[in-house]
Amino acid sequence: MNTQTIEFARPINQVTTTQRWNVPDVEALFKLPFADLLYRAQQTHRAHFDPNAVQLSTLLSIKTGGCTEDCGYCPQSAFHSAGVENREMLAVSAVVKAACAAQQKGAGRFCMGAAWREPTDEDMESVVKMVKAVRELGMETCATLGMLNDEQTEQLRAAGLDYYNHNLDTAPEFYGNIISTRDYQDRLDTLERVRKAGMSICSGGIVGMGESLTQRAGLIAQLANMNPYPESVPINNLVRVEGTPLAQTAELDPLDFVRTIAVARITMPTAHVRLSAGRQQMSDAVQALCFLAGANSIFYGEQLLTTGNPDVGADRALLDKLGMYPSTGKPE
Ligand code: SAM
Ligand code: DTB
Ligand code: SF4
Repeated sequence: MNTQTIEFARPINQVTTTQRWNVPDVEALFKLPFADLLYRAQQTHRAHFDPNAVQLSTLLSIKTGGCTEDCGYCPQSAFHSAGVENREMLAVSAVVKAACAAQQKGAGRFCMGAAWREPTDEDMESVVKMVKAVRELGMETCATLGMLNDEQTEQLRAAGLDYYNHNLDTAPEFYGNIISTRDYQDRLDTLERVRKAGMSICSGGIVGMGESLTQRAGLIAQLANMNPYPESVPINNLVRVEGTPLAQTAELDPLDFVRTIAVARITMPTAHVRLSAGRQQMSDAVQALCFLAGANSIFYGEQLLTTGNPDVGADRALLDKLGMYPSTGKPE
């Protein structure tokens, strides 16, 4: 694999968004001829990033299953019967071991996910230890633990957490079709706390949940109008897990997924746009189109949280085939 590393990304936390997006304008981007859309996305991407570099994040579920929320897409919700057991939180030592292994495989960021509505004080004690230990390895740290209050946000900042992942998931108008146990404003409030505490934001959503094109544009507009917009934007293609209410949703046309990546790239030019869940169901050709559309980050490692992801060998082969290389971390 090519080991070249080129730094084009702007320093974290120094973005002020000057361009504001309304939903019709974002929708108009979605409706561009495919080649025009990809051309614009490429121009934007190349103005800010090395187009052949991809950031690699490895996920670990530090607390799996039994979640009290009713998110319709999620196999970890206690409301659904997707066969995911309610497990105890992992030990700090197990998390560090997994992070070391991910780092050796070339991941630059390690993201710890928990199936919580929000963490308890006791949960926070362990998470703080995990964040500190992973950071000591020299990896970027990310956590996704649900809603946070001011004190918890400050604890994570003090531990040195680099990114907090909290997705808007979908447009405000579609949100109530998917989740009833917490509202959109709760998510915005958590993101505001994370921003105020000085951590970087990782926030995106899921497409392919039966939303309309206008609602898909609505999600992107919400993200792009955050001031500043998120440093990382995960775009997930719904993984349709048996036993969840969304299991029978019609599959999204892969080209519409590519369009979503391109629109995220154009509207959030300096963000890392992550081609996230759903890659295992995607051909190499569709993934290559996503990179062409401006995706420059992936989840790297055999497992997302409870569902599969392409294996590391397949991903290295794909990146090699495309002449791409990790933008952080040391490839072998
Ligand atoms: N429990 C925390 C929360 O919801 O904020 C953190 C973990 S939660 C699993 C993180 C994100 O994973 C969700 O916001 C959602 O965007 C994504 N996700 C969950 N299930 C998914 C699925 N079946 N397909 C695609 N993305 C999914
Ligand atoms: C994000 O946007 N996607 C990741 C991560 N953030 C936490 C999670 C995807 C989960 C897919 C379903 C599962 O594996 O349980
Ligand atoms: Fe719980 Fe998060 Fe899954 Fe919602 S997405 S059910 S909050 S783990």
